[in-house]
Amino acid sequence: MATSSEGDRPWQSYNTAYTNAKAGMDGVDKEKVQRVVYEMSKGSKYFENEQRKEAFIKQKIENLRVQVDLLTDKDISHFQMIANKRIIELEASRDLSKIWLHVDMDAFYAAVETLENPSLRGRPMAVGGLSMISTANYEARKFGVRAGMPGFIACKLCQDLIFVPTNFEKYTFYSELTRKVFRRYDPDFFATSLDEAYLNITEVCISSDEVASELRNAIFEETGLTCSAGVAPNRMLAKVCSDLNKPNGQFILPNDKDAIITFISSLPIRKIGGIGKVTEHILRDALGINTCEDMLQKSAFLCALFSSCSSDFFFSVGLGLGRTDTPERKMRKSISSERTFRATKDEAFLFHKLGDIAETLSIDMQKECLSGRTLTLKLKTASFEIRTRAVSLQTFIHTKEDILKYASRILKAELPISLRLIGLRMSQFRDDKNSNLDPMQKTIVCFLSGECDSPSARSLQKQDCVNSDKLEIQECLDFMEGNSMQDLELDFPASDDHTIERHCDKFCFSEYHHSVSNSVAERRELNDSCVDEFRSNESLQPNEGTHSVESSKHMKEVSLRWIDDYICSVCGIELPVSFIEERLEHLDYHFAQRLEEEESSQRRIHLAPVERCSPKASHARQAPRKKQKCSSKELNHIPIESFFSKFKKNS
Ligand code: DCP
Ligand code: CA
Ligand code: CA
Repeated sequence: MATSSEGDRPWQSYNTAYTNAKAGMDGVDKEKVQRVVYEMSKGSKYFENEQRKEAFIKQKIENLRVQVDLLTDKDISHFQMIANKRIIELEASRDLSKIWLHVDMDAFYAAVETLENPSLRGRPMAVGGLSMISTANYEARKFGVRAGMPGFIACKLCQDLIFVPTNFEKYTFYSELTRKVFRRYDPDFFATSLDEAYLNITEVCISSDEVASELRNAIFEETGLTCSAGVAPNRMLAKVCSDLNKPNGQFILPNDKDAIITFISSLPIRKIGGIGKVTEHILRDALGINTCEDMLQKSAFLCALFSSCSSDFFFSVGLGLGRTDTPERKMRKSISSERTFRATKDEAFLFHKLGDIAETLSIDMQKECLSGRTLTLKLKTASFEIRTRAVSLQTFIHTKEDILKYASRILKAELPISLRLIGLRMSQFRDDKNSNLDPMQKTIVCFLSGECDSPSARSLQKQDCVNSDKLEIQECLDFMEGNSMQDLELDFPASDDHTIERHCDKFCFSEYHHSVSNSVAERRELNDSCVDEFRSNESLQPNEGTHSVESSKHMKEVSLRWIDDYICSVCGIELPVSFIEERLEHLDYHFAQRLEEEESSQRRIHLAPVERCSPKASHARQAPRKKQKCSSKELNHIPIESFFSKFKKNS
C-alpha cells in the first residue's frame, strides 16, 4: 500500500486479489497490472478498504517482529524441542498407502463458451461483464486479466478483450459430463466445485501416469474440453500438482517420502490450499518463510508465536502431509442471515434490524428443521472493519425470541458502535452428529490420520482441544482459505457454558504492547485472534442468507444476495460457493459502489442543476448493458466506473 517511502510508484505494494498470478500468468508484467489496478481504483471505497486491510496486516507483522525479538536463546531452544517432538509425531502419521488424483478443468467457463462459439478460439476473451469477470482464457491471462477482476480494469489491460456473458446452465451441463467420466474411475469421487474433483485411484490397476492421461483423454472425448490433473499420496498435494502443468497437463508425485520432501522443499507456501494472501504475507514478512520447507526451518518460531493448532497446520505443510481419507458427504454446518444498511449509531434502529435478522434466520431454520447451539453475531463497522462474536449455549434454539435474546446480549456489549452490517449465524445443529464431538474439530493429527480413537490421538485431543482456547479451532478454520474448506471442515467447538467468545476483538491490538510481558501462551492467543480478526470476513458465508442493502430515500431498495446460491442479484455474475473470499470481496465491491453512487447523487443535489440533467450523468446510473466487446470510449459511460472514479472532480 502507498507510503511516502514508496515515492512515485505506490502501486508496487498494492496487492489485491487482481494482481495475484493464476495459471498462465507467469510472464505477465505484474508491475503494469498493479499500476493499472491502482490507478483505476485509487480514491474509491474499495481502495480505502484495501488500505485498511493492508494497514492491519502491517501492524500484525510489526507485532510479530517485536515478539520474535523478545525471544531469548533459551526460549528458542525450548520451543525448538517442542516443535521437534510435534514434527516427529506428525511424521509418524504419514500415510503413503493411498493414491489421490485431483482434476481441474482448464479455463472452464471460457472453454465451454469457446466450444460453443469457435470464433472465440485464440482470441483474448473473458466470461463476465464490465463489473466483474468470472474467468479469462489463457490468451487474456497474458495481459494480466483474471477471474474476480472488474471487467473495466480488464479492458484497460487488454484493449481487444472480448466479453461473453455467463451461462451457468451450460457449465452445469458440461460439469455433469465430466462427472460421468470421474465416476468410471472412482464411484465415490467428490467434486469441490463445478470444474474440479478428487478421485481415489488407489485401486485402479494401471500406473498413475496412465490413469491421469486416460482420464484426461476420456474427458476430452466426452466434452471436447481439456483439463489438468495431479496425482499424489494425499489430497493437499494432488491439488498442488494439478496446477503445475496447466493447461492440458499433468504432474505425478510418487508415493515416496523423499520425493515428497524434495517436491515440497522449494514450493512457495501460497501454492498450498489454505494459505492465502494474508497468511503468506504475515509468514513471509514476520518470519522470512517463503517455501514449505521454511515452515520446518522456522518451526521453533511458529511454535512460539502461534497456537498448537496453527503450528500443526504449518508443520504438516512443511512435511507435505494431507488428508488421505474420503470425506463423508457434507452436512450443512451453519445457516446465516445478514443485512447491510447505511452506517448508523442509532441503537433503536440496530436492535430493530437485529430482530428482523433473527426472524429471517428462525424462519430459514424452521424450513430446514434445524435447531442450533452456537450463535455468532457478525458486525461490519462504519469503517468496514468486520467483527464476530459467538456464544455457545447449553440448549438448542431456533425461535426468533431465543435467537434475539442472545443476539441482543452480544450486541449490547458492543455499544456504542456505528454499523453498516449485522449478521447472525447459527451452527452446531442438534442432529449434526458432529455438533458435540466432531473428530474433525479436534486435532490436526486426527485430521491427517483419521485415527481419532488411537490413544495418542486421544491424549492430543485432550491437550489441544478440551483444554485449549477456542480461538485455536477458529484459527484453523481461518487458515482454510477458499477451496481447502473441504479439507478441513472445522467449526466452533462445543462449549460447556454460556461463554461469549471474542473471536476478534480490537483489544488484541491495542493491548498488545501490554501483553509482551505476558506468558507465551497469552501472546500466542493474541496472535491467533488478531489473524482471526482479519479473517473473520470468512466466518459468515454470504451464500447462506440474504444480504440486502437498506438504502436511503435517494436510492431504490436494492437487494444484494446470491440467487440460487451462486448468482449475484446485482450484476448477475455467478460465483461458486467455495469462492468465499471472492464472494465477500464482490459484495463489498457492490456495497461500496452503492455508497459512492449515493454520495454522488447527494452531491448532485447540491451542485448546479445542469449537472443533474446531464445525459451522461443519467446514463451513468443505468444498469450495465450486455456487450460483446467494449471500447475505452464506451467505458466512460458505464455506471461501474463511477465507483472507481474520484469525486473530487466529479465532472
Ligand atoms: N470462477 C468464478 N469466479 C472466480 C473464480 C472462478 O466465477 N473468482 C468460475 C469460473 C471458472 C471456474 O469458476 O471458469 C473454475 O475456476 P478455476 O479457478 O478453476 O479457474 P478456471 O477453470 O477458469 O481456470 P484454470 O483452472 O485453468 O486456471
Ligand atoms: Ca479450472
Ligand atoms: Ca477449479
